[in-house]
Amino acid sequence: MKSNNILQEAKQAIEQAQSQSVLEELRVKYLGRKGIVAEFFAQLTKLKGDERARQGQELNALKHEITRALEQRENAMQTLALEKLAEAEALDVTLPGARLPYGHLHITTQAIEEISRIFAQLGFQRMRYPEIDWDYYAFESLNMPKGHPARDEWETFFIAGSQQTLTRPNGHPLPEREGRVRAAEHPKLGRMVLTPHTSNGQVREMERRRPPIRMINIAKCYRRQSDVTHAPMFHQFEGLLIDRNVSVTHLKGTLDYFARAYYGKDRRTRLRPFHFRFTEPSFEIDISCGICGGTGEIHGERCKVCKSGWHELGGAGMVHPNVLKAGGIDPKEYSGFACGWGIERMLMMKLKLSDIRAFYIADLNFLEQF
Ligand code: FA5
Repeated sequence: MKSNNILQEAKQAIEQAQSQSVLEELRVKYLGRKGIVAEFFAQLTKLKGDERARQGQELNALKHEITRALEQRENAMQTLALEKLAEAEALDVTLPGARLPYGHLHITTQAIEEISRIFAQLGFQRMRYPEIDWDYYAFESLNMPKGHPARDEWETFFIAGSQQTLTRPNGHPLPEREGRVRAAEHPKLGRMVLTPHTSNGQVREMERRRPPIRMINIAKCYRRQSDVTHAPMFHQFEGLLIDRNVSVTHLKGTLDYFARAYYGKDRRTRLRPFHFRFTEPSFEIDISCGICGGTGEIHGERCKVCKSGWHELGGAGMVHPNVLKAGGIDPKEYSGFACGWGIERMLMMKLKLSDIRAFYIADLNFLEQF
């Protein structure tokens, strides 16, 4: 029968429909006002009596069947869409999480933390002193009076005069001792400088507390220098110990402890006579070469890395009596040692780097290696 064929054809098309819009097209095609079923109804008028009634019933059944098929398909499509959504949004708690990219501490910061940790084991407390400081703390209190030629070694940046009230970075005025002066030149403390070394912390620490003193000051330093081994901004480390009966032996023992902890257990240090105005006697500290073991030779040939068996690490000495006096400490009662070196240079030695500027040009290829 004709309506049977139509029903079969409609059901098949509806079953294969993949979207709401195709379903809607089919609904219009079969059940719309000008659709196939409507056309059949229109033809009923041509029939008479029983035949008309019978075909009328058949057409109603056809209409009902197609409507049902459309509804079923629509429901099935909605269920399928929901299932797909649930699948896409499913949370599998056993899967590893997405890793966020993360950075790490700069190589200099890592070294600072390690140095602080090693010295903390010996009871040295980490301190921080200003990186912009008065001439008095950077030079004068360290036995380098104004105009002394020894200052030239430090190739210092001076702060230009200003008419501003000097304040700390947090906006608080500087303490009474440093004066709320209206120029970068203080009547007693002199001009302000970008600290050329961490030794400015020596007298500041002595002013802060009485012996025994065991402190390390690690800070940025600035000098008018720039080449493969000199940076205009670099970091220094300063150790200071003041107590009764402190001798060079304590200095040597402390340096050896550090060398073994930081560079490796078979490393040693040696002290070479030198001259600093703020220590007496003064030394340069050398550390034994890690390649030739301090002999200067490998299989009868000169070590290419150190050429002598030793690398220069930094400066040291017994705190000069004048410096103790500047800090209000009686040199007859107390003595002490101070030592200091450059952190980037130390890293260059440890990692065999040839250009200090690599530290601060923000090259990730370099920085990510550490
Ligand atoms: C001093 O600065 C003394 N204050 C060290 C000291 C402390 C002596 C305590 C005695 C007692 P010197 O100018 O040699 O010394 O510098 C010490 C170290 O700082 C050098 O050995 C080097 O490692 C590092 N250094 C100096 N200038 C630079 C620079 N421009 N760039 C990188 N590192 C530097």
